[in-house]
Amino acid sequence: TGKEHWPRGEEEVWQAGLRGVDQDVPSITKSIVNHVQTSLARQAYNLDDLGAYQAAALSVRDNLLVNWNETQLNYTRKNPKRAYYLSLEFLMGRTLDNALLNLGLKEQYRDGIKKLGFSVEDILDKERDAALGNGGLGRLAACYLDSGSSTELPLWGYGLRYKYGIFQQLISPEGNQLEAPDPWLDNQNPWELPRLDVTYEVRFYGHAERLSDSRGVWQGGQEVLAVAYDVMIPGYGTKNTNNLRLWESKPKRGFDLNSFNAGNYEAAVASSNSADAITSLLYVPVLHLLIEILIPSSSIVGKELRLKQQYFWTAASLADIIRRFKQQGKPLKELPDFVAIQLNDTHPTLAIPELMRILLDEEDLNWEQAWSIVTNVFFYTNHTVLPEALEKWPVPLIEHVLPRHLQIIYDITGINKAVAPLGSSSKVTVERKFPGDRDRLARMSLIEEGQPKQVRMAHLAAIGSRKVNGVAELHSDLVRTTILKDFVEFEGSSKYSNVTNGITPRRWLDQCNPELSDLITKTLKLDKVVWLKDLTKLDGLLEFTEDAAFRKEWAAIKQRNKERLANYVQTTLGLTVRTDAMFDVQIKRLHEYKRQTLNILGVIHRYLTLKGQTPEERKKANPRVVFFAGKAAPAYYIAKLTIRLIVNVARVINADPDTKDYLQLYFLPDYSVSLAEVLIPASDISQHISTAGTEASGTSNMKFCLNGGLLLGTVDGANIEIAEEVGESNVFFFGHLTPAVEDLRYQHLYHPVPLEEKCPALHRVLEQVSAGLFDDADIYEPLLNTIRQNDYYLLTDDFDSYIAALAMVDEAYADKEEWTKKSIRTTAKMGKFSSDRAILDYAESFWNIEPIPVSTKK
Ligand code: NBG
Repeated sequence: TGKEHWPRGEEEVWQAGLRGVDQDVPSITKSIVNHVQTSLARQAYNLDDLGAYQAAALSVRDNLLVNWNETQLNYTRKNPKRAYYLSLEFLMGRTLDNALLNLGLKEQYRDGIKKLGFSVEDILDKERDAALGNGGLGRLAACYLDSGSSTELPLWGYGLRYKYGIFQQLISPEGNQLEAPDPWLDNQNPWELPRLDVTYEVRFYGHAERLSDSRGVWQGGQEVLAVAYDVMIPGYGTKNTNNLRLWESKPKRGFDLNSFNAGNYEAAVASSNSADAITSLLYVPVLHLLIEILIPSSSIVGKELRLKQQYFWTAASLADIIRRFKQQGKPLKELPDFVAIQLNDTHPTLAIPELMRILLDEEDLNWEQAWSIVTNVFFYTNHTVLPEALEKWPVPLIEHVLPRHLQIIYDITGINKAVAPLGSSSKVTVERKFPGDRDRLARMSLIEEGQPKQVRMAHLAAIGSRKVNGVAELHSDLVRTTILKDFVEFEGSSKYSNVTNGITPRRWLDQCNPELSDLITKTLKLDKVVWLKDLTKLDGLLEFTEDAAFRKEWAAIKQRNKERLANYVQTTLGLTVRTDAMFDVQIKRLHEYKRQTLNILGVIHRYLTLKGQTPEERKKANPRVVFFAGKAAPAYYIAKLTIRLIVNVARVINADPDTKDYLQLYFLPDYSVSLAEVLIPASDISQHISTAGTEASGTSNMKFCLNGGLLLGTVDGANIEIAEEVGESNVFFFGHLTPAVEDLRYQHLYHPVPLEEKCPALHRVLEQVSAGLFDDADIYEPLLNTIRQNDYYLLTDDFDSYIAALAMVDEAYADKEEWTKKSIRTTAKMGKFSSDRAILDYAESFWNIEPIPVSTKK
């Protein structure tokens, strides 16, 4: 009956006071006006777009909260097993439009907002992105939350509430990237709910003592408070609204009364400063090597703060999860029956020793009991095999910040040699399985020898988890055969599996490309909710590829999306983009392995070719507009130099009367989720051209294809699976394959061939850059030398086939009807890449959780 949830007062009185979800325009406008009057304390006559956005957002929030409350109450009543997604990054982007679409209230709000004298488009534009992430990993977490709610799974996210998101990127007149802070909370954030009553104390430093073989005690040091902020995650076509809980750090005491009384004001506020710092900013991953070389000493402070961030977040999240579990009154050994925790990369790996600490030191379990619980609760997703990106923490640093955890980490590594890591029944150990194989023991140890010793977080995550997965077939194979090979040989391959990434079709089609979404709905003759929740239904578009009228509509929508992008560039940058050309897009973090350099050198090659032609010859060229966007880590010198090269090549090319009708180039600053929503629907072709074996999956490749853009790429990551779905004739592949990479690198080192012999076309391009065709002569030498010298990312090996692939794209684009058919076929075969499929795979094969519907809407 739910009676037990009405502990006080008269239930009828409570019920009468509850609001439902607004459905009609009058109740929506009433709620907006109400927020203008009370929450904002403003008047109709002085309300601007920002105020209207805030009032509308607060009214939508009220509606979300109705569903959110009902969902949480339903979970509490039914008590199902729940899953928790621990991620240091959630790249949410904007919320209002998504919330309106998921609630199914977009049209009602559009009408209501219009009646109040505003336009929904204008006010949607007032929202700042929540950019609490760097790139694909953070955006994946956001897509998974959307899918978790939409598939009605009891799935919560846990992260940090950074005061500043990813830096804002500015481009100086010389073409240099400048970084400015992103104070995204300055205008208040209507999408979060401070939970000042949900707090935990998190300890740092102090000292640890051993009380027995496995138990210990950790005392002293500094305690910091974690305060919860909740963000509602609405499902699509369902009432289910899950929670994303973000932690903010606060000083445990506002000030220290003792030092305050002694007149030492500065010491009294000092502790509060360092506590606040923990969640003040999002870290930008930098190549480990690079940071060590460039800022050897200053990096120590940054490193410590980052470690504190990771522990603060995992400790608060675990405390919250265990408190919720304990409310059921069940013994801790049943934790794995009620809780699954997904570790998004190694960032939350400290949760493993932290749960051990709780179970051993606070709950008095023995080692076998504790380890068996831990290894049945955690699941670990790896997101990269690039060696420099694998996390390692110096032993002295962990010892200083988390002394008890270091003891536990040593115990795990030691005991794994002697006792079973595979759950308590098996007694297999590395030593027994591979007697005398000391190299193997050293390779597999959690501790890497060296000065200083370091803790290998990927090994800890792997050994402490029930399942380990990569994010695309090829990547998962590489995880099994390279970085975790020894663990697969030891534990068996069934623990090491694959879940190919996915994207939410709500944001990445329905929201960002409403016209295409409507055309699909009309053509499939299905309710929009049906195909957006079962994306394989897109298959039904295939039979329309031969329908000329349908193709015309399809192509016209692409054209209007290109105009929308051109319009954006005009209003934000004041530049005029021609829309009768092919739009060629590469948008992602700047990184050598992603090879933006290959792309820009290809653009220069095209430019030089055009320059060498007569005006008559040029007329045969396929006009192309090339777009780049993406941020470089502030300390990543080579990546920043690539941005500068793009900007300066653009300056020269766009001003050249000989070529500007055939080739335009733009670097759009400050790439974000919202900018991606404009760029992706406008693209004819997008580039995903990483050196084979380096891009774990990629997810924007899926977004472009879902919107009918074709793919130019290497045989890498999820490109491979996209080609399997859409057919190789609909993608443009080039470049060497993964198995060749190692050998080619060896050749570069030991049998180098001069560039002018190996790749004359590329040689010519580099010569022109060196000579100062685009900028001061020597500026780009460090970048060009990475190619001339050891060329780790194989540009010299792949350049010719890249240029050939670009020519094939031109040739294919010349036949517009055939191109549109390819575009339709591509969208039609993207069903597999819905993040609903991915999240259900995690739910079924890893977490063992089931949908808990609140009851379907309408
Ligand atoms: C990134 C990979 C991408 C992948 C995303 C999401 C990290 C460490 N990895 O290829 O580079 O698509 O993760 O899985 O950010």
